Amino acid sequence: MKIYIDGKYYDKDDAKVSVFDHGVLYGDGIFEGIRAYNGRIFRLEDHLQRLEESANAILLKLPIPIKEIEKAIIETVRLNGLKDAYIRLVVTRGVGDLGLDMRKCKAGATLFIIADRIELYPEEFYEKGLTVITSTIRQKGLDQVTPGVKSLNYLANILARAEATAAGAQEAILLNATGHVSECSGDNIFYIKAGKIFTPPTSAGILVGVTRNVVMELCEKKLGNKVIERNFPRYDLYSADEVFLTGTGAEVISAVKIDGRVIGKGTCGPTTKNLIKHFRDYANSSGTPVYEAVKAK
Ligand code: PXG
Repeated sequence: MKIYIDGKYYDKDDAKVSVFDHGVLYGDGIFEGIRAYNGRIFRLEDHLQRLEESANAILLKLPIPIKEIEKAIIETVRLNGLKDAYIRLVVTRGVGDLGLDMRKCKAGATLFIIADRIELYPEEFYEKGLTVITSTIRQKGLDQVTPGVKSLNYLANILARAEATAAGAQEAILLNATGHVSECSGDNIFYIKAGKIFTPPTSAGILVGVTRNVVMELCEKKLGNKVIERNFPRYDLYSADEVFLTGTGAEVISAVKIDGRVIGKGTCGPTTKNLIKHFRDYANSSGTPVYEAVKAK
């Protein structure tokens, strides 16, 4: 495996960052999780835009222009010979001293890119659906570092996921300060009731998922069913016909049990099934080419 760090490629065992990196010392940085399907990087522009927006929000100057980052991502996938991949891109504040002052990170931001094979939920989860719980951990408020920033501070999400695991579930829902549903530890959430599709708005405190946006487009274009963004309590999930989650890792996946309540018929519902198909068709037939780009040179 070849890993990109600041313009050079390293073997896995040699790919290291400093213990003085503020990403390590303080979680001071941002990341993106990106997928490649069939030799093409899915929605790369969307991920790069979110990266730029996250960088801007935390006053982080990206070490190289976004076009160069795009090239580095493509090259990392290519060097590793991957067609289907999970790409993790991380930008840290870089090496500083032991204080909080970001001005001490004089060398500037560090960028690294890992392209690996993907680990997915087994196919049976897509047919049977996931078990989900509500976490005791609350979503960060909008007056804190907004959940819209994909920052390296993922402890709340990690602990929420641990609660799910301890309860024999696969995912955890985070409620926000007003008790409304925001999102899951690594996925956005939707529900369907009486033919209408709902998802929390950005003001509920969510990461605006790339997959969420794609699914909203597919709902409108392929199902003729525009998703309604509204705040809702957990109760609306319990009484929904179908609930599904979206994320780069999970794609589109049904949630069939929430806090012990069976949702709808307790199996992946027809609309979710349809969306999974549309999503997979689209993911496998779009994206930035990794290999043709090289041939064209
Ligand atoms: N909400 C949160 C909190 C996330 O971390 C999503 C929603 C979905 O966003 P995208 O853009 O992926 O549709 C995420 C992203 C993993 C993993 O290994 C997944 C995410 C983050 C980190 C790791 O499954 N999901």
